[in-house]
Amino acid sequence: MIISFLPILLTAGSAPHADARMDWWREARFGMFIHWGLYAVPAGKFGDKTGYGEWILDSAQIPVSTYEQFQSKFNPVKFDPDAWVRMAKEAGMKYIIITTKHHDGFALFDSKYTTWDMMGTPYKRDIMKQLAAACKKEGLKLGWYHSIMDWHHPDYLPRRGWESRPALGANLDRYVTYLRNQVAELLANYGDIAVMWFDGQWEATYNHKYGQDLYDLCRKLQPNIIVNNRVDVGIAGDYGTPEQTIPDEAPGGDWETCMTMNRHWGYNAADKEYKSSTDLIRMLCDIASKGGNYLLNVGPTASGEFPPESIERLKEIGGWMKVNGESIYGTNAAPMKQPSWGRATMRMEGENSKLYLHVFEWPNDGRLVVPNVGSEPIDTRFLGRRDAIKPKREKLNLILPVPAKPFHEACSVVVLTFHGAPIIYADPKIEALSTIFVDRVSVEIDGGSSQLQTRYTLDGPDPGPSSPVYGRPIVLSRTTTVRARTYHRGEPVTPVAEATFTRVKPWPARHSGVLQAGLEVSVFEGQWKTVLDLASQRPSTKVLAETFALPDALVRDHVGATFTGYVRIPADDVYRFALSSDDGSQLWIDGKLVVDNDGLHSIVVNRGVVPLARGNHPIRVDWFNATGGARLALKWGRGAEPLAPVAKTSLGH
Ligand code: FHN
Repeated sequence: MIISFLPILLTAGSAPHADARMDWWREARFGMFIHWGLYAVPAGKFGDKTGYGEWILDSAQIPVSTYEQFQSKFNPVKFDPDAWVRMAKEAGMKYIIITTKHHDGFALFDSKYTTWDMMGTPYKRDIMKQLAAACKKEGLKLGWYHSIMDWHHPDYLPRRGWESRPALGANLDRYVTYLRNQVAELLANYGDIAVMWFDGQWEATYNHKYGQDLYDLCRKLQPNIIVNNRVDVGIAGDYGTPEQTIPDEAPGGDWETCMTMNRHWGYNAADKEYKSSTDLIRMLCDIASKGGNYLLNVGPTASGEFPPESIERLKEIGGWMKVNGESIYGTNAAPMKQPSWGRATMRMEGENSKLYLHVFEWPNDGRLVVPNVGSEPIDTRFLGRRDAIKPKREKLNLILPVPAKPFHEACSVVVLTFHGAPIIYADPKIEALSTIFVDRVSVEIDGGSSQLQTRYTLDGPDPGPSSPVYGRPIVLSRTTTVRARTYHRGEPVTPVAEATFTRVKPWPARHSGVLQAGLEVSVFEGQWKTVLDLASQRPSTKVLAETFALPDALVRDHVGATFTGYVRIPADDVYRFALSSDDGSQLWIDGKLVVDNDGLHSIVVNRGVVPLARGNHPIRVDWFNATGGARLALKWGRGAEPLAPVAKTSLGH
């Protein structure tokens, strides 16, 4: 067994964040989403149903010609942009994102490219112009929500499945020009715009070229603008946008989750199911504790007013933010596992750090147990309270004395100030590119703070005080179980973590002859929920493809395909594959399932690792698209190489 130490590879990604453009956005952490448009006129009701929202045109199957009636009824005479902006600001929100155009195609601004805009309403004023002026006056950042999908424009495709409006003559490229022209208007006529928040990018007709071009247009017109990831089909974009959900763990990178206060984005008069202010405050803390932004929605009425329930919640959140905002603004994800009673955020302040503890569940014994903090704070106090508190140490925990009642029923915040970063006891992470290897593997152990020692053994017993201290990657050349445990001041402060790395034989090559270029592709027509159903069908056509990228003819609904051929493996090694698709897909190599990405879903990436010998190996990808975005991509990498698309020179049949 060879054990040697290699310098830790500094990958490109390890550089500090390179784009200061995002700084204000990370500082902000909290913004207001506004969904407003013609759909506020029916206010969720059509016929005898009252469950609609901003999708009412499609959900209630209202023909465009009928829906157009709402334009002459939209007259928001009570719209007071200054009041809206003040409510957002007083709630502690630092930016506003408003719908300039939702999927119904209606422009809430004065557009020279259509009459389907505000100037055709009795109100005859540009909503966006007024809101931009109010935001500028109050110093709030302003962003535009803009839908790529457009159910009104005659050139947008696809049509809604239920509608009879003819698609003959529709020209999507002409629509994209219209889309780009309106985006250009929005970035030219309203001053500094902080964010372009695109949406409705998921339909099969939209593609990465449109998306990248649109991203580039925004950055060209306003170079400091931030553009969300819905501008494209999973590639371009500055931050991720989960919706109506909060990730269980901190996903890393820049992300913002958007949520409704009740159950609808657009105004629905019947929907009184509003989240409580306590829930909204705790969500804000939870999101910030995972390094994310919270974009909280308001759906104004057709007259131009915020619903009273929204106003009430904004005020209550604002009261909490006045005292506790510093525990949210500009903070980073918790440095430790989330405590059972709440959440944590952290920020560095010069030489010191501040650890903010958001206490949701107040202890009833007067003792707040703060687990796994190994250093002593130089100051501890509740936000909004003058008096400092004195923590006591009990082994791995800090015990904070607290009064019988919390300071806020939703969340009380205690801030611990440390000299330098706090020492946090977290289970050591034993990591390598994969847990299998063909020749050797480099293993790294992350034990957290540099003031801690992580001791380890190889195929040995649990690490003890005399076991070697981890310092540099460990290179293994035979199957080995690595065990690690963190020590502080000579005492073990974490459980033992372990991981086994297995030396395996590479799968032998299966084809020694000469290959023809390309992959054979069998195309299927139909409606499926799983790729497995393709096997029982006869293909409608067979074509050749250079790589696993979808030919234009397959970028549509209700289609499936199997790509079959060989992959040329340059050397015995472990190869990592990432298969992304919308909808389902599977990757097979040497007749074995390597990546299972099956099912009905939007773009999802799943991965697999296989040991392959030098030579040609049978490879097959099965894929299908139901409706909405047709996507397929296969990337691979050998050893530590970054993943890249499988090039046509590596494929044959
Ligand atoms: O279809 C839209 C929906 O109406 C709303 O605008 C949300 C908010 O992010 N986005 C889409 C659904 O994902």
